[in-house]
Amino acid sequence: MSNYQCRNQKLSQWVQETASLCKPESIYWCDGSKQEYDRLMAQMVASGMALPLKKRPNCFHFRSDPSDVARVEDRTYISYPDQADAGPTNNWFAPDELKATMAGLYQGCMRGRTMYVIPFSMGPVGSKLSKIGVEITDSPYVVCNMHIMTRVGDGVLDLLDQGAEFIPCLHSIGAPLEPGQKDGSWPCAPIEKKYISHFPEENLIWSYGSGYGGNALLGKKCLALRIASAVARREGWMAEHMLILRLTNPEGRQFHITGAFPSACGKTNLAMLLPTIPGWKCECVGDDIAWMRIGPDGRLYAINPEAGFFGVAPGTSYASNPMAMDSIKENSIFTNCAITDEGDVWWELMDGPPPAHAVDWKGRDWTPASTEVAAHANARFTAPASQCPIICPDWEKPEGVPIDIFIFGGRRASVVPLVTEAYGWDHGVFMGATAASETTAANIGAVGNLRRDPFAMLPFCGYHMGDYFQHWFNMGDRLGNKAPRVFYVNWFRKTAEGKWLWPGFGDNSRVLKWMCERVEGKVGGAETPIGLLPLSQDLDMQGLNLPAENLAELLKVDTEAWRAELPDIAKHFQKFGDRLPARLQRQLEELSKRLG
Ligand code: GTP
Ligand code: SPV
Ligand code: MN
Repeated sequence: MSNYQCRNQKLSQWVQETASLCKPESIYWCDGSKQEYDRLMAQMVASGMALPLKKRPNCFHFRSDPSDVARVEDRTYISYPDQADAGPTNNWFAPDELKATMAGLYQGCMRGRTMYVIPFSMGPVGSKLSKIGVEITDSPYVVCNMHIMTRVGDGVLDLLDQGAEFIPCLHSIGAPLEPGQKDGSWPCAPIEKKYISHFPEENLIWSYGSGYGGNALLGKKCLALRIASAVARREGWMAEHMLILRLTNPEGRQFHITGAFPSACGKTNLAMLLPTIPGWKCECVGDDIAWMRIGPDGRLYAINPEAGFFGVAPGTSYASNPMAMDSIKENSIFTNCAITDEGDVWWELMDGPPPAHAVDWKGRDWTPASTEVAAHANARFTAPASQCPIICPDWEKPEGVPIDIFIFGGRRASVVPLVTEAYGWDHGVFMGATAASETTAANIGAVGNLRRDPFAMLPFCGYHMGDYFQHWFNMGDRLGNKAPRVFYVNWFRKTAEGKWLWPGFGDNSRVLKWMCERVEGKVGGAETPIGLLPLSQDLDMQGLNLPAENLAELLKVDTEAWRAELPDIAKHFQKFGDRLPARLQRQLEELSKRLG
């Protein structure tokens, strides 16, 4: 019934227990090989779940159930025995209660299906900064995505056989097959039966009912952020929702930059940017998650725990993100895009005119006259990071890259300027803790509502957010004058007519250049109540025909509008009760004083 005899007793016992609970037809241990990937893909093509793309070698398209298109924050749980430890920003059930409910759902949930056991490493196999996970799933789509997003096989099983620790990640789509029942093209459970649960005290993940993205690819948000953030706090490191890039200036000096923006707010785009300013070079280390530790020299070093990109498709084009377009030419998986008559994927804002006819993400005929979008707003590509033409040669370096700059940001149509530098670490932590953004389609729910999303970690912090803020202060105290400099950006300012004020994408390099020159001490900054802003002559605007009034607007500090933010920040802080670090309260008082 099983193709592998595992010598790690804890693991083989967990697999057996799970099998007796979920009652799959068979058990299959994944080896991560290309043959395995090809075989599973061929099976999914035969069953009608996957569509091979004529125009892209070894690429496949999937259509999810319309109810299963994004993360489900409302159904995501952080389960500690004491609710206080999950904090005010996480959904909570007591572990016993949650496990009882979910065990009921897991009972027989894999009937008629294969149970796949996926041993994977987050981070280069064997690196001291890496962690091993084992995902059990009944979805072959999840297996193929995990092949791309993590390091499957590659000696992970050997490490496990030698007794390595692992994080158990149990996943089921929650759709057992009765004898003779025909399978759907995207089986999953209804929303009220979906649970994305984390038990940080046991390093355990239980996910039920969804096959999509972060709900199902458990190495990503569940392990590498929610569980890892809790581990990182205990062990004195950081697990953050951050891109990592290397920027090299014309003199050859390297800067390593991480950026925390909420979901669908520009991490993948910034991570792969092609600078529009001459002589500057960008290389991508990671586009979504950073694990960071203090190195022997006292600086902070970051690794990308992932091996692939699970990127937002709509908006991706040769005009906006050519390096992403080149990364997805082959060996990629696409989900919820439109399909053209030539057999390629298409989505809104791809280069050139829209196709005259396509089949939309729900499988219906679509033309430019259609009133609905062709691709779902959270349609995604899954692509190997190694296929990015500007992947950093050091992206898999076990010790990581030394970080010079932290960027926070979000989507704000108004108020927040293009870029602001923090006055110091505490002010930087305040910027991260008060970050706000308009909500996006990456989560099921309303889009465009302003919400505070501290450090872009609101949906991903595996413990009390007040303690998380304190952890940031603790890390800063340990880093001292070797701490990265902190900046806040907003690429998403709009005019009264709703047009972007800033071109964004490659032109964001102009803002990064200013940051690097600040680090080098080459340029000054204008002191304002909210932080340091560029003096207009210091922002490199060469070759960009940006109207002067746009720039003025982008760099304006609207004191009135900022004063109006204060009560909302105070209310936001109140949520954390006595776990709010006093240093944050002090920052709020100082900001308030500076605003007069
Ligand atoms: P997750 O994978 O959900 O964590 O998202 P992300 O933070 O990686 O966001 P991504 O880079 O995929 O961008 C999401 C959307 O924002 C896309 O539609 C982009 O085209 C758009 N976007 C990214 N950068 C910019 C920018 O500089 N300006 C503007 N106007 N839009 C941008
Ligand atoms: C995000 O929502 O921040 C993502 C996509 O990166 S998912 O993997 O679905 O979480
Ligand atoms: Mn993300």
